[in-house]
Amino acid sequence: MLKITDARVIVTCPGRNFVTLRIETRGGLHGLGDATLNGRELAVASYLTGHIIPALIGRDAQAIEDIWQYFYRGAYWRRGPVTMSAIAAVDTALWDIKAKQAGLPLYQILGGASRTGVMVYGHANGSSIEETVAEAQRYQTMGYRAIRLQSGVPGLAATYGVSRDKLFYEPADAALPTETIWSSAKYLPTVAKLFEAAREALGWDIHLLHDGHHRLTPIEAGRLGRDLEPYRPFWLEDATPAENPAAFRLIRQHTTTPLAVGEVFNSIWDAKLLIEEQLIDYIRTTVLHAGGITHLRRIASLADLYGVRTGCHGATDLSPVCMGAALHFDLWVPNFGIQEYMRHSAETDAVFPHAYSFNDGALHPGEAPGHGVDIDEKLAAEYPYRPASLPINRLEDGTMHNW
Ligand code: GCO
Ligand code: MG
Repeated sequence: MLKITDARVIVTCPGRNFVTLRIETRGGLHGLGDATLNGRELAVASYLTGHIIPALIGRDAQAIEDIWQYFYRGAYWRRGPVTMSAIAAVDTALWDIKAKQAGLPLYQILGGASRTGVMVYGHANGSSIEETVAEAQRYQTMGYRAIRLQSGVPGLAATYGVSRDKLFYEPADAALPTETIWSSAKYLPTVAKLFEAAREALGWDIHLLHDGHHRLTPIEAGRLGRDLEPYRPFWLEDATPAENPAAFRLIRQHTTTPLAVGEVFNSIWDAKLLIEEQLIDYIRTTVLHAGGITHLRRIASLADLYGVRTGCHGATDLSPVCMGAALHFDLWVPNFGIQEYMRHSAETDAVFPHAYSFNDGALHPGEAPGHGVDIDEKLAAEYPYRPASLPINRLEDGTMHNW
C-alpha cells in the first residue's frame, strides 16, 4: 500500500491557462496530471477539489485501475469532458507515481518501446497560400516529416488554425468568445489549391495534414476529401461535427482520403461506432480529455482490432504534463500513427521542466522515471489565472455555426 496523503490543484497562466493535479504519497513520491480543459479550466478545478480529492486521500496510489473505476463507474453522472479530464488527471498522476516507484520511465511500465521515437506533425499556417507554404518549408528545414497546413481564406477576416503568432496557435484569445465569420463556400476551393502549391514546393517525401475543425456537412466533406486525393494527404481531420459519427458513413463512400477524428471525445463510447465500422483511420483522443493512460489504452486496443491508428491531440492547450504522458504512451502503443506537436511558449516550458526532446522530426519522452514532467510551483504562482474563451463562429447571415 502506498497511501495518498494529499492532493491539490495548481492553476497557472504562463501565457495560457493550465490546471495541474499534484498527488502526494507517504514516503514522498509525488505525481502530476494535466486537467486543462480550454476555456472551462475552473470547472475541472472545481470538480477535482470538490468531488475527487476528498475521496482520493487515503487510497492506495498503486491501485490505478480500481481508482479509475471508482471515479468513473462510481459516479452516477458518467463521462463528459469535465469529469473525464478530472479522472485523467488522477490517472496520469498515479501512472507517474507507479513508474517513479519502479525507477523507470513510464513507457517501460506500459510494455517498453515499440519504436525509436514518435513521429510528430508541426503546424504551418499563414494568411495566404504562399505564406503557408513558405512556413511549411521552414518546418521541413527544421527536420519535420509531417506538417499540418492551414491557410487564410480570401474573403474571411479570420479562420481556424491561422494565428498571429508563428510558434503556436492560441484561439482562446479573449475573456468572452471572439465572434468570427465562416463560409464553407469560400473555404472549400482554397484547400485543394493549398495542397497543390505545397506538393509543388515541398515534394512528396513529406506528410501533409489538414484540420477541417468540424465545419462541413458530410457531402461537403466527401467532396473535399476527393479534391485532396491527388495530393495524398496524411489525413483530413474533423471534417464534420464529431457528435454524429454516422455522418462518416457518407464521407467514407466518397473519398479515400484518410480521416482523423476524436480530439473532443472523452470516452471509448464516443469512438466505438467510428472504429468498429472502420469509418476513420486515426483516433485523436489523448491522455487528458479521454480519461488518462488507463482509458486511452483501452481505446487504442479497440482501434488496433480494426486497423485504426492513434494520432493524439497535442495543441498547446494540453500542458507539457499531458504531452509527456502522451509521448510515453506513443512510444509503446503498437498501433501508433502520429502525434500532434504544437510547441509551447518559453514561459510554459519554464513552468513545466520536462525530459522530452525533439530530434529529426520525432519526439522522445526521455528516460527520467515517471512521465518526466514536473512543475515549478514558485514560478507557476507568478502567473495567475486569466479568463479566456474559445471563439464562436457565425455564418455570413448571422446564423450560429460550429467553431
Ligand atoms: C488541433 C485542435 C486545436 C483545438 C484546440 C481547442 O487539432 O490541435 O483542433 O487547435 O482547436 O485544442 O482547445
Ligand atoms: Mg483539431
